[in-house]
Amino acid sequence: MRLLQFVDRTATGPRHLGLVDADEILDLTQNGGPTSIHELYYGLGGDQDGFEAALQRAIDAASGNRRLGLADLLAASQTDDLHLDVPVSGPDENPHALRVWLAGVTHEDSAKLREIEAKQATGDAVNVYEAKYRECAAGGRPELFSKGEPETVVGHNRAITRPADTERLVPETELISVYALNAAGQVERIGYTGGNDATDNGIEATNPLNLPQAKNWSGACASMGPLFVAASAYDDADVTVSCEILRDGQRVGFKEGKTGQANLNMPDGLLHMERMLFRRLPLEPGQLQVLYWATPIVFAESDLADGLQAGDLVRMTFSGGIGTLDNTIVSLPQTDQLRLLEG
Ligand code: DO4
Ligand code: MG
Repeated sequence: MRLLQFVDRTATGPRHLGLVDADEILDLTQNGGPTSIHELYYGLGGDQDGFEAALQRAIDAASGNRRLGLADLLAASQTDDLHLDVPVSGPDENPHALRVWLAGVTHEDSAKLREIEAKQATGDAVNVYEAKYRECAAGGRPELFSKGEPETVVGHNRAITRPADTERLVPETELISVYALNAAGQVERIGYTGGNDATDNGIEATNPLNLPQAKNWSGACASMGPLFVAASAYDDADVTVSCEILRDGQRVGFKEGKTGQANLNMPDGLLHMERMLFRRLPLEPGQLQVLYWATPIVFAESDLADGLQAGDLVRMTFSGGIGTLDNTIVSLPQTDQLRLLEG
């Protein structure tokens, strides 16, 4: 079962939850149904009976509801009355009920390239990326980090911002698993989506301690979508992803990669990251968690010399029904907030 969240400006309420049925969307929200994955889980018994039992009830109750065209929603922009939202979110009154964490260097190419770029930038062997890759492969601690606030993660057809002092912005194409906490206090892996962990590789290469700034900024520093695939409907063993960059309609970059459990470097695969994440950061009732699995696709300087520029379109595809995630790059507006301090 595949779901999406969408906005309908002509109706009341924050957002709608839709079930993908071939090339149509069944609106599960119309006539009093759930408005989000969060509500389905925590408001309509998902935490008691399991996510998919609650989803089945919502589908049964919505049989007479309206249907929309999937292609129309995927093509819609933010200014259209009906447009796509992020596939998973906290409720409007508490967006921080969604926690956004990411893994790093779980794929060999990414570890190797980062090591090379760090050496080029500094002249020294930095030796953190390959060391972390090997440590994790031997059952050690994976790299896990938080990515901005949930508001800085945007959906399909929304813009990712590029700060003015960016050195080299690159897309990172990552599978995402989604979690909730059931009424018995157990973490449930409820589904999957895809995402872009946009990164300023330029400043990251200069010094790994720049990582928080390389990963986090205002506006939008990540994206998710377009579709959410329920856990039972997603084979996370071997997932093919691609990333294309279009500038003025012309392809200026393209890469494909393999992710999924079979392509993670660690013993016990995803479970290893889940153990490490949730033992330090247990989920609270009412929270959802997304975990980006790290990128198998890296755009080195030889692939994309100056990185992403304002106006570029980043197009990511994820196999298994998640679909194609489009985001344009825009400049992060600059402020004059320092006039007072600077005198
Ligand atoms: O170590 C830096 C970040 C790694 C990362 O984001 C990735 O491998 O995807
Ligand atoms: Mg990443």
